[in-house]
Amino acid sequence: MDIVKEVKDIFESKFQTKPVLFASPGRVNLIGEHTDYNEGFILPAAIDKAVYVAVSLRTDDTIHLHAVDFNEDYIVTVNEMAPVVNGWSNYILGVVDQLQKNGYAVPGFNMVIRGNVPSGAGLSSSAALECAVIFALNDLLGLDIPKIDMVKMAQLAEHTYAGVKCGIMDQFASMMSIDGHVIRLDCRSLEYDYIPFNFKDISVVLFNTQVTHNLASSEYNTRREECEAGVAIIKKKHPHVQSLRDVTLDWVEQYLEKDSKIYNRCKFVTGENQRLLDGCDAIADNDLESFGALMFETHEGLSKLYEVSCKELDFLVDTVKENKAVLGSRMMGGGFGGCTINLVKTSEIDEVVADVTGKYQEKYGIKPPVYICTLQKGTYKIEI
Ligand code: GAF
Repeated sequence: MDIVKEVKDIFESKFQTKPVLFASPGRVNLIGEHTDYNEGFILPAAIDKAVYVAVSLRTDDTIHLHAVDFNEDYIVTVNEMAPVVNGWSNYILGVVDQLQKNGYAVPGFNMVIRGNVPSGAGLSSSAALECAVIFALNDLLGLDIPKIDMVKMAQLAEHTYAGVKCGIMDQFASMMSIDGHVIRLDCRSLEYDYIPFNFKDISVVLFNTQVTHNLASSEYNTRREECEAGVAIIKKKHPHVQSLRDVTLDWVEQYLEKDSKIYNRCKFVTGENQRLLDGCDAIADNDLESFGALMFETHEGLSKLYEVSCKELDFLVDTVKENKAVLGSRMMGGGFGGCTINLVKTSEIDEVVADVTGKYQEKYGIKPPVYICTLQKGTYKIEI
């Protein structure tokens, strides 16, 4: 059944009233990983997989949530909300909490949630849900919050309720994307350009390791601290330095202890920012071969220097390395599992998919799900 109709039908039979519907997509990121919280550049885009929410306001202060994918309800009042360890409700209540902290009175509401962004796959299903919720409440309450402020509140919801000190990438991509483009975002100034990425002969293909590590959030926060520790050391010599964005590779070599964790992390991030800038030049020249080579370099750095890969991700990247139909491949997102992103010659997708899934199954005993993505617009209201 059509997912929108399904969400609407479930809502109506549960709450006996008509909902308003919203969708917010998951994302890919072509290059620029772990650069957002270092005030660097990123190159993400929303994809054709989304979280759908059906919502109606209530006259009391009860929030009644129903997650179709888990067949679970969560009921709380607006004044008694609190984070729940590993709870899906965090992504909704965290947003309500942000609205309250910004002075907006939020009444009770009913919400049904259903998504087809695979969770734990590094495609930002949680950011998609946060963006759907803030967009929906902004609309239903007539708050008129600028989109960029909604993005920032959704990001903070993740910090406070989910405990992950994420950068701005996932929420920005989910909310701000447009069809057929990637966004080149400067995470310091928040200035951005839309870059067309719509090549007939090249497709964006994801292979899902189906591995999720529960260490991911704590390791993510540790990486952030390690980058900040590097900045603090370099700042002693160059007081104007605010983040790794201001740091050159020479300074990393000069001031940080070679081969220490902090050195490795900072070396990766400074290199990654440069790769992104080079990658944008390559796209402008329609040179996806060069772009793909940069993606392989990024993976190498994420695996060896930043240490956020895992053996399954490395295997997927190694498997396509010598395949002429694959221009570039790397792990994507926070890491420790999830998907690889690959640029594949469209005419040879079937052969590549058969080869990769066959080899992965032989090695790990499971067939990795494959997603061929189109780049789509960000969060929107569904007119029905
Ligand atoms: C996760 C985070 F949520 C993003 O902010 C970003 O840091 C990414 O990991 C790594 O690039 O998706």
